[in-house]
Amino acid sequence: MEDPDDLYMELIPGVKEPLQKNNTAAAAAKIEENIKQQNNIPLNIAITGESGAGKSTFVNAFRGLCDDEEGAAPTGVTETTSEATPYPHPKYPNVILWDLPGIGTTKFPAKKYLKLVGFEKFDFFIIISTTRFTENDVKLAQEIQKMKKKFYFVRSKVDNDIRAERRNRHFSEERTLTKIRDDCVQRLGGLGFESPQVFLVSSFELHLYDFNLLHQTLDKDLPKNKRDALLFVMPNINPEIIRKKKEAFKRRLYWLTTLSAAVAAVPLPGLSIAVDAAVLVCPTLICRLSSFHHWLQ
Ligand SMILES: Nc1nc2c(ncn2[C@@H]2O[C@H](COP(=O)(O)OP(=O)(O)O)[C@@H](O)[C@H]2O)c(=O)[nH]1
Ligand SMILES: [Mg+2]
Repeated sequence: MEDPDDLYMELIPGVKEPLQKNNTAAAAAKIEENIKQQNNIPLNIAITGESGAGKSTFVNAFRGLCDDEEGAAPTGVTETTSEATPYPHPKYPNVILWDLPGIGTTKFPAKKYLKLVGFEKFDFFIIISTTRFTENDVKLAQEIQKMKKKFYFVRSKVDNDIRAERRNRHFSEERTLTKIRDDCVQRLGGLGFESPQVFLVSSFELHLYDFNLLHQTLDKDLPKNKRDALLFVMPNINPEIIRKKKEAFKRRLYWLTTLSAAVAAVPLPGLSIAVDAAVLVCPTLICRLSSFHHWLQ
């Protein structure tokens, strides 16, 4: 039977060999380096779309903040963002949501707009539209594609559509969602974008509609080393997300305890200082781990 330790060893490159050779100091150094790296992996998410599409509200919802909370992005029909504004996640500041100016408000062509907002730093773009995707949205998507970056179309404020449609006697939520989705796809097709995937979202109710599917798609598309960063900032919208977080924390706890055991086994003063430092630099992790302790029983 496969040793469960082997599964974890695969996750930290270069640690298996020193552990097998009983070179505890080398293994501990590798683990420590990896823990530090894991905690500092940056993830920059660009939120763009026309003014009023719901960008700032989406940024706040993603960060688990109400629109009127301190540190929240200003929202409302008259609020416009004139430059890309970074909003680090309150608990994981290495994950930053960028509230971009509406492309229509800048009057720049897509290429210049992307230069202006510094497109290189973004891991991916979310293009939000409230009723109909515009020519600007499509030009932006095409330019993002040319820059070899990923983008995702999000149709916002779906709660409004559902509420309005509920008034019909033959209301069906599934039919309404299909109608909205088809309409977006058709519209984007008409603007020269064939068979796009569109995610239907309400920032007021992230646990409904396609937000979870959006996470699954991002998770699949992201490089392996960035997946945990995205997972940790995901709001706890369903049991599946909570289960995945628990698994990820367990993996980290496994490495922290392995590191601590390795250090205890090697009586080198320099190394134990290094481990203290490693634990100090990741107080968020320790705090997170203790709050999830009951899951790990
Ligand atoms: N019903 C509903 N309203 C929303 C949603 N997202 C944003 N809004 C509202 O739409 C308006 C514009 O949102 P905002 O986030 O400021 O748009 P931005 O200009 O793209 O940043 C605000 O009044 C928000 O409360 C949503 O998911 N559902
Ligand atoms: Mg805004």
